[in-house]
Amino acid sequence: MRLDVVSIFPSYFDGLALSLLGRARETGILELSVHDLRDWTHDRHRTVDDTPYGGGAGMVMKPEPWGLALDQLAKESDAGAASAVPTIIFPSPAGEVFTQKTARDLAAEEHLIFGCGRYEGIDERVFEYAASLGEVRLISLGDYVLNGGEVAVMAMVEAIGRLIPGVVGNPESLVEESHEDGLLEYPSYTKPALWREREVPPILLSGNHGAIAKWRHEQQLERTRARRPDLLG
Ligand code: 6GU
Repeated sequence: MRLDVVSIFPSYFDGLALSLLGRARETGILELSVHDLRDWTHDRHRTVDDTPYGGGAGMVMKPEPWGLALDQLAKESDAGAASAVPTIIFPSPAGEVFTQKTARDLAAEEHLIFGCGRYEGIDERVFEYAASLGEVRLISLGDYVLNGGEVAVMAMVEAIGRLIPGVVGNPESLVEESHEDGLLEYPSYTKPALWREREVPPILLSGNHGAIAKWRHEQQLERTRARRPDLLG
């Protein structure tokens, strides 16, 4: 899978060199490139924003650098990958909410392009133009406000990347997780069996795999009811 991230703060993404995603990049399972939007400016000050038409607070990202960035990255999709149409994702608090299903759908794509805007936003025409190059999705992390899309894209790339076959060493660990089956994860314990007067639930020491599976499922239901009743519908 190929991932391109465009940002005015590329060093936000240095953390993607670490851990499982870092290894996946080294082995070539993930082709992840981070680009500085300013590389597609042509003025002395490498300007990426300007004042909003109609007035108002803050600045708006200019369309020209975005147009050039998307042209180049979408064209590279055309040349290389099996699917010639990239999915172009703009993180936005005004977008659809990102869920595990979103991550699963996006993990099946050949080429994702992430365009990180600042909160005041990107000139609206960029989204229209992007739709002529690929499938455009505006995606939010949830109902709160961040200063820009970078942190949201970090979260999305990690959630998507770990679903690519070979990124997570033991694929079974992907199955028994919060949200994969619509429920929260069951509690986990390790040695010692007694710690600061607290015992591990005895059933986990019983060796009865059927009983353990049943107990874990009950724990999932109980936790989901208590913490996230909205997931039970
Ligand atoms: Cl994707 N962007 C920004 N700026 N704020 C957010 C968000 C995204 N998701 C939640 N809040």
